[in-house]
Amino acid sequence: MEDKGISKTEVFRQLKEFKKKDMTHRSGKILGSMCTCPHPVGLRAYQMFLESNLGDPGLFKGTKAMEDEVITLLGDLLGKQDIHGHIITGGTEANIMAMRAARNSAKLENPGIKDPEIIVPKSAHFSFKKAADMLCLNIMEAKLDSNYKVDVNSIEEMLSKNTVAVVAVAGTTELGKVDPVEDISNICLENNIYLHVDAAFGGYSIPFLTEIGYEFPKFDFKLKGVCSITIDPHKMGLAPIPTGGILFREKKYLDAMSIETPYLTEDRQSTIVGTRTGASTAATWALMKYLGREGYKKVSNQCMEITKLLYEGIIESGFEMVTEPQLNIVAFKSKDISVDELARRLENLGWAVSKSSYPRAIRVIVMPHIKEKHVKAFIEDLKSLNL
Ligand code: 0PR
Repeated sequence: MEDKGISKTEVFRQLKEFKKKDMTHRSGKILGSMCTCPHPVGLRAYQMFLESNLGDPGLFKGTKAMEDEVITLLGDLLGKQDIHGHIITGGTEANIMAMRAARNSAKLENPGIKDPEIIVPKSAHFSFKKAADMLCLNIMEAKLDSNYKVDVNSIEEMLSKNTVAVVAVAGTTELGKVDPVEDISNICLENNIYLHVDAAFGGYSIPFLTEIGYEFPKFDFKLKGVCSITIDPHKMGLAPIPTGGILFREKKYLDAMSIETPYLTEDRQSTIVGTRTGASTAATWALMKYLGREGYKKVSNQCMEITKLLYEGIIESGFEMVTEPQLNIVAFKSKDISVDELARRLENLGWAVSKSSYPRAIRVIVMPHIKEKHVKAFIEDLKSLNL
């Protein structure tokens, strides 16, 4: 740092230079992101609560009341109003909290557990590997079936006296698949094992799509075995980054990981983060109130319509789908060139695509910033590549 500061004008001139190097969601060129342009109502609410710290909720009673209301609203969306949880930074923190709650609860019930294990689908997000590493858990990967959903038999075979949690995914990161959560819930109930559902991506769209006639397996708190759910407002919820949600069926799961906070306005804290922005809560609250079910139904329906358009265009251009899309994620490959080469050629044309690892494919996430005109331009480019 220099001794003397520079002028405000100069600071902002330099900031603009950095900004020029960033891509924007609005350009429609970002095809591999689960985030999107934040909704203006969420942005305004976010800005209003920038100084609010939910790490010391007694100072920010209004924000705390909003967080309680948001948790109830999210619970209501996911099958149970009477629910406990927090608005946090995103899916990673939510999944780590869920694994911590599961481990601690299992240890409270059975202090004899020496080498706790978690069973996650092979398709689970890498945040579970971080959780396993931090919490000293063995992580076992259950196999997938031919549709890339978790194979329930594979989970059953892996269960042991050390299993402290099973994870199912509602909207997998790479392919947007929804696991057969009902069967897994029954197995977990029978064996008294904690079940966490990672609906970071699907949580904000499956309930709305179901209301307009799409069919999905049950995945939420209506299933008695589901102990916690991750749902991310900063993905399909249109909230600004960082905004995640973690919901628990019972308060005892939050208590199992609470730590004494001697000099704060609350006695105990269960979140990983201490100082925690209230802005994310305000944005989530504002968007749920402003958009309502109707608004979110429109958003998820539009994404599915554009997904269909993209799906048809990809096939028409001579590429191969690796699987049928279940949500707004499309994965495809070429008969002639490798996935890496195809990604490189698309990148040269200005498209920021991402690659799935299992199976290897180009993966496009049709987030709300992807409009019909972007898909049409992308298909034109695909056609030009396949000549
Ligand atoms: N669970 C699921 C099912 C996810 O897909 C993700 C992230 C997480 C948990 C973790 O969420 P956070 O990243 O909020 O902690 N899925 C995307 C991914 O890893 C996140 C992402 C978003 C990646 C924008 C790239 C990007 O540009 O692919």
